[in-house]
Amino acid sequence: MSSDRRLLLADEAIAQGALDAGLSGAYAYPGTPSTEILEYVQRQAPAGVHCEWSANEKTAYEEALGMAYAGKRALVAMKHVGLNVAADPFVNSAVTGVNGGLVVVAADDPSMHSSQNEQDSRFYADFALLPAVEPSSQQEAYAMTRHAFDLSEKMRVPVLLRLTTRLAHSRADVTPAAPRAQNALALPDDPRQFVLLPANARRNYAALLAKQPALRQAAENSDFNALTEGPDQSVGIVACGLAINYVREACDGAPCPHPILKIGQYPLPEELLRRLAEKCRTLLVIEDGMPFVEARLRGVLPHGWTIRGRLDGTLPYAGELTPENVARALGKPAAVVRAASALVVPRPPGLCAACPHTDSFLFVKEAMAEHPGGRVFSDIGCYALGALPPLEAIASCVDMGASITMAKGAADAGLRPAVAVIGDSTFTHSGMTGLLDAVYEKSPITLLILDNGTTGMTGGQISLGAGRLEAIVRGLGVEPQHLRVLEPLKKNHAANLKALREELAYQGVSVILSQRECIQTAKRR
Ligand SMILES: Cc1ncc(C[n+]2csc(CCOP(=O)(O)OP(=O)(O)O)c2C)c(N)n1
Repeated sequence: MSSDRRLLLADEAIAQGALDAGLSGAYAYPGTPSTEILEYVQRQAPAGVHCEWSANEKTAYEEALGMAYAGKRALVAMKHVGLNVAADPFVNSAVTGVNGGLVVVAADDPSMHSSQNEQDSRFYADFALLPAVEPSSQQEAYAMTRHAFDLSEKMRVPVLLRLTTRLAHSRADVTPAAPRAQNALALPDDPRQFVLLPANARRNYAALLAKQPALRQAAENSDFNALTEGPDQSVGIVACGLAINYVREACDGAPCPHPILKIGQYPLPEELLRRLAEKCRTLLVIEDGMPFVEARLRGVLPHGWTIRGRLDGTLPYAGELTPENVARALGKPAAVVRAASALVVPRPPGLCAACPHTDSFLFVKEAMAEHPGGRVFSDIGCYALGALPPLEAIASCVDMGASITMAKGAADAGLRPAVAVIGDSTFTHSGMTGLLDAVYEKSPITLLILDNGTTGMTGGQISLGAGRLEAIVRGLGVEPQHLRVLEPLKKNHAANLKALREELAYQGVSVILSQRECIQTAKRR
């Protein structure tokens, strides 16, 4: 790519940075706020760069690890909770190390704009003893991605790139650098590197521990960690990732009067923190997400320093940083910003007009009204909006795949009828294994797969089971006479209700495939 400037989301800047770093494959499962990374690679990648969606974050991670095994550069992207799904290969890949560069993008969602929790992925990197980078701007997102690939290959470990919603989904100018060619195929020198039998794993783990001083030194020397002087030493500011922007905004264009340590690369640059603490007896830690640096700082500084942040209530523990709460933490007025945020009218989500899920829920609700002791366990997807009035049809929405397994557990406890509702993409993401548990134990559950042919919630990405769900369900061992395929349309309401009533009466596993195309993809088509 030429050195023209581009207006990019941070997600897109990461994708462009990866492409310019000689990417051979991007792997991902959609999830807000990370989805645009793979979508950009799909639009921009030259032929020969892998850029298809994976079934879930774990498969995506392992596919990327396989590419890194083969000596090439791979990117794997997911939302923060996706890293829970991929946690097994993530932590173990720290022990195998890599051959080609592997960059793992986790997009965190503080304030839970589109998520079930606001976990902070920096804890994962720390836990796995892996380095992490955290951009403060779109340009840095671009540069850090390239840097992360180099660091990964230099230190031979995966590198986590963590960002949060506001940066992922905002645009700014990015000036790309000269692209680099892809790596050639190159197998690992050591045939035992990826064989984590205990003897090898112990040896590799010792090697990972031995790399920690060099990783710490890399963070101390990183261009992404910078200590800036300031005349007012009453407080020193530690600003992680995008937090520096809120500090600048609170200063209203004037230079910040306080010394600032901007952190963009981890492990924690302890020396830089000590240098800031030499100047200031009070430190204010501003970080989007959880108090990751703030909690560790207590172990870095001797007694007698005051540390302010989310733990002492200077900033709220929960929720994302805002211009208001950062200004308040800095003792600045935030009136102008407050007026701006008052202009944005909240728009709560709801199912689209003519959504097939509504028609499915209407017969589910009617059938379940006859069973006040029964419950509908749901999953994550557009259909989770079935929790809201007027439908109020579901009792749970916890994590991807949990509808089937929670229904099974409740059935094990004696709850009848135990119904599970899951989308097609969520089913192939992590529902299939739970169904196998139920089939094996002949659990009395009724499963509705709401198959709209797409991954609707995240904008209509492909759904890997499309056209194959009947075969998959049959293959998992569901009895053919208890596998029904319906079309959720008003005109079929009575027939659909009758079918569901019959399956609710069956004391074994039944599956109802409720199939009608998503209204959004139908419109686009
Ligand atoms: C582990 C994890 N990965 C990704 C997501 C983001 N996400 C929420 S629902 C969903 C899939 C929805 O597709 P589908 O099950 O087909 O239901 P639809 O929205 O089309 O009704 C995704 C990708 C998530 N919440 N958790």
